Amino acid sequence: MARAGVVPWPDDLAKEYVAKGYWRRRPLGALMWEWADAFGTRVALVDGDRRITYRELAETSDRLAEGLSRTGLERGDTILVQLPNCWEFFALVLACARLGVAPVLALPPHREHELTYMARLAEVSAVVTSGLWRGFDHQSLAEDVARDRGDGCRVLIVGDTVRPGHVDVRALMAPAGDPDERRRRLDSVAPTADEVLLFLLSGGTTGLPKIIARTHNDYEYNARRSGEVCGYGADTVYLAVLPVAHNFALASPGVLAALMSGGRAVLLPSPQPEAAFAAVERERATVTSLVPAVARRWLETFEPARHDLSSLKVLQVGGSVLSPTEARSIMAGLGGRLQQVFGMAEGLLNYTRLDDPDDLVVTTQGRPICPDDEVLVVDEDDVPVPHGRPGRLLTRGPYTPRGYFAAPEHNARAFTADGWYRTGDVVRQDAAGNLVVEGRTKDLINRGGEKVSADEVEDLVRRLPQVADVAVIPSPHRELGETVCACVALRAGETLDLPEIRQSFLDRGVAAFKAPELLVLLPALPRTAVGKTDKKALRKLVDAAHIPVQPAGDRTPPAPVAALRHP
Ligand code: AMP
Ligand code: DBH
Repeated sequence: MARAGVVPWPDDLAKEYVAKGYWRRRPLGALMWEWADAFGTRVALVDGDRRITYRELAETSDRLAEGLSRTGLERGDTILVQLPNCWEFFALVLACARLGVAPVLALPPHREHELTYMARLAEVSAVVTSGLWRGFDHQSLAEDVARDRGDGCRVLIVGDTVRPGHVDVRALMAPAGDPDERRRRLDSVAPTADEVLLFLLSGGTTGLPKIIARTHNDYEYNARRSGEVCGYGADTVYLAVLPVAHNFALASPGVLAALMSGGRAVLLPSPQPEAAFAAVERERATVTSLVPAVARRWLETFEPARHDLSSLKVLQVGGSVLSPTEARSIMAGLGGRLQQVFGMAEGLLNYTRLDDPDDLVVTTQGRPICPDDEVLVVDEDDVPVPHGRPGRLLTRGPYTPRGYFAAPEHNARAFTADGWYRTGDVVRQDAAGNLVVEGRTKDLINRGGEKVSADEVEDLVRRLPQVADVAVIPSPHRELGETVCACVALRAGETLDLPEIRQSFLDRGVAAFKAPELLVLLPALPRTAVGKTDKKALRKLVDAAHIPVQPAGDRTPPAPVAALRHP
């Protein structure tokens, strides 16, 4: 069942990927039962006091699948899912996989601005969310998003308080009927593996964030091959502290590969160090994945006399730049084997290998997982640069889709005519194929691993009546790596401060991590010869202004620089 808006791989390659065993042509829902048959009574997921066995997970997912179809969902439908790390997330993803319903995986900090956009783009027919989470009423948010979609769009809640008119997901999971009969019924309506398993959100390369359709075939390989590279097995205990809606914690190798291996995944609501350390100790976690910003916090908090992290064999760090110095201190400070991960929701995954020499592990971001991952490093005219020189990374392969979902115009720029994905990253490649990320050409801010599109923030700031012109650039930040800096030229006689901008973001329902943390007021923005905003000049200007660096541990936004003189 082909979905409009999904760009398939060329037929000959699809055949080759099957022939080479990358694509198993088995939908994830069928694999879920394979795991249950093989690992039945072993614990698959740990969420607080709840311990879910493989069999329980499969049976619950099947019940939920039938429950979802009773609400009217069917093969080919799309739903929006915004859940914190919880076991129900996996029952839901697997239930959807059983039915051929594709969830769009939103992150918990997303708000109306992001959710409405994604819901429209993917034409969702239901919104699944939690109740109150971190003091925020997600149920009301989901209601607004569903209302925007129109009458047929249902709200489904994973939580204790389910308002009238909404569907209680846990009630849909309640035991009923014969599990074997249900299994057979669902087997008979299963989707094929070339259908969409789920949609991931990407920071994109320009403009608004995009969504990426990942098929059963390609995503299963993504997780399985990652698990192989990272030494996953039945004794793997993966600790998920980053959002499981993100490709890193979900399938790089993350929770999905733990389930495939007969291992176990322990789900935490946040990467807060003390709680995470306690969970490592209690569950004897063997592997976890962190963004550099979190690794830094862990390193600052860790005290060998108080915390026992000795079970951690592998510590994955990825999502944003990790300097060799930091890599060394993480390696020395937290124990376990450091593994750098350079990945993307668009596909291509690079890992340093567990048996790589330390020097390689600290100085590179690893190499691709698949022999058929194609990597090209090119100049601005798409001409390959001499090996070892930095250039723009292009890639194709069996788990790198050929286009963003429903974005033909953007795809014409983000992909070459031959289907190469323009990652927007600037890398150099060593003789053994290891990649070093040196920078990027895409206009985004990588805020502690969260990607923020400059275009999107500029568009929001520009809506303020005081603003004549705006450019958004990254500003260096000790803890997060980068934060969002808005450079603004005001209309004559107007004033504007950072709290006002941030409040306008809040009022518009924009995810908090996108709100500018630094405001630089300029009489006019510098221009290039062709009249575009000169962001390079702007960065130099802002850097030279010595805006005070935020002290470690201080999470209040730094005071804005009231005015900088334009040279
Ligand atoms: P996304 O496309 O939103 O999934 O984000 C993927 C992007 O994150 C990559 O294209 C890189 O720009 C960035 N990224 C991921 N891992 C690393 C890493 N280890 N070092 C530097 N940048 C990274
Ligand atoms: O940053 C990312 O998007 C990312 C990082 C590490 C990712 O998608 C992944 C691993 O799978």
